[in-house]
Amino acid sequence: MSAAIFRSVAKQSRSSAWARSARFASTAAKQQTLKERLAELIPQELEQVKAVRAEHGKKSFGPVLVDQLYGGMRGLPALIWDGSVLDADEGIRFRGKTITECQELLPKAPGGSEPLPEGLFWLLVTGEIPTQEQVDALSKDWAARAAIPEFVEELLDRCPPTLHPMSQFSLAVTALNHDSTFAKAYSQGISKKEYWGPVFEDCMDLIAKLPNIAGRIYRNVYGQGKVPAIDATKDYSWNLANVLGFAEKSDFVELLRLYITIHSDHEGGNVSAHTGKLVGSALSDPFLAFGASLNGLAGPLHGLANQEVLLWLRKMQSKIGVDASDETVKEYVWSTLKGGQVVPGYGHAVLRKTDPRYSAQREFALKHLPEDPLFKLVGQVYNIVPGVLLEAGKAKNPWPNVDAHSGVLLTYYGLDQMNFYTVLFGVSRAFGVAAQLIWDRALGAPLERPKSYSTAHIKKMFDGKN
Ligand code: FAM
Repeated sequence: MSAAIFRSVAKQSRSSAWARSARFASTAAKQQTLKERLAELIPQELEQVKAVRAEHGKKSFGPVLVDQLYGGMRGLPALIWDGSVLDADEGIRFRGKTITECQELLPKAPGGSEPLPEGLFWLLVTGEIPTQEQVDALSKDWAARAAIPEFVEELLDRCPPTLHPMSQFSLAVTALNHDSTFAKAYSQGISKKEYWGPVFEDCMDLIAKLPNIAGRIYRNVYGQGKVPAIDATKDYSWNLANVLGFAEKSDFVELLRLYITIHSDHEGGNVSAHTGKLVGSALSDPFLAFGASLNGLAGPLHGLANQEVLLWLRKMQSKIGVDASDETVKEYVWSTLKGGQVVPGYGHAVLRKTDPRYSAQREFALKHLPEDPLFKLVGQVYNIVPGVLLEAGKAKNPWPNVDAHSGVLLTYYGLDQMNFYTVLFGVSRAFGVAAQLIWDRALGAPLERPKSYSTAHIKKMFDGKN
């Protein structure tokens, strides 16, 4: 480890300019803040990356196929991200921990049984399970940072309710760049080695401000009155539920804790995570980078699929009735495929088994809403769609992904405005993108710049050669 880097990092962590979160250190019974712990971990990680690159830097991952250039870069090894890794069969692990392990190990709210997303963020950033006190300090820190600038409120208030909530969300997040600590520090000539400090502050601000943005969009679009104030004595998910008007339903608050946790991160290559990383690599601040992530998440093959699933289920019910037989549901699935459309909520670019995020939500439904008719329909569809997709023979993965289940749970508790669903996915995805942005700047990740080729070039390279 370079002593200079360590000194610089240690100094940075003490610096009052970047260490707003350290204000809790004195009250939190000498427990380390997230930023203090991060400052200790960065030099070790820099050393590890240096050693891995020195030893393995010139080794090959194997061939790159021309098909991968045309095929959306499926499976191309191209990125580094330690926060989460996706196994095709087993699903996601956050810093090596499965969803079930996170449910067991991460701190909970008093009386709750689902993990607090504050703990998941700590885990993503440090690889460690935080104490209850550390998680409580994060809840307080985020509550203290939650207010959004008046001009962002006005910006949202001026959006027509017909503008999709995801577009409004992306607009507001991008506008937060106005107060970016990193952008300001960069313009004042901050050293590369210190980038992570102000990026950390921006990321904490970003996550903290999302409930106020989401709540304002929800209330503006669906006419639900004024956004209530953030309560500094409550956790992040309770506050998110409260700005949406659902905090009195304690099971809904629990659902949000689980929802944010499982939607937070899905390794580095998915559209929203990779977009954030890519834009961040140009040293665009975290608000600009995450605004771009949201625009990717808003696509129907990615996050918007959670809206599409509900629309598809509702359309199916209106066409074939609520208690349709398996045979009739099967015919409806076939009619979707024959119409040249995808079955939303099914298939995945990496996964080859049922998504454990789907299973976690199913477990939640079995516990809290086993008799709900829409939940039963989701179960019926699960028994039918994979067989049809297999028979159709195109999809590499016929099993459900996370989006096949989330809408039914939200609808059960009364949040039935489907075109708002991806905003909740976006709030959650901020946790993963933010953790990644912090580490990218800490490790000095360079500007991303892969090489593109023309078809003429490919032909010239390979024509006439075996
Ligand atoms: N319904 C119908 N066709 C499907 C399908 C589905 N659910 N999933 C894949 N296919 C088709 C796909 O369109 C492609 O057809 P063409 O050859 O005609 O282009 C073929 O099967 C091979 O695709 P693949 O290799 O199995 O999948 P990809 O890696 O190209 O795409 C998905 C992955 C997720 C985009 C795709 O499975 C899909 O469109 N699913 C429905 C939308 C969805 O649920 N998206 C959410 C994914 C989620 F996890 C997330 O990001 N939040």
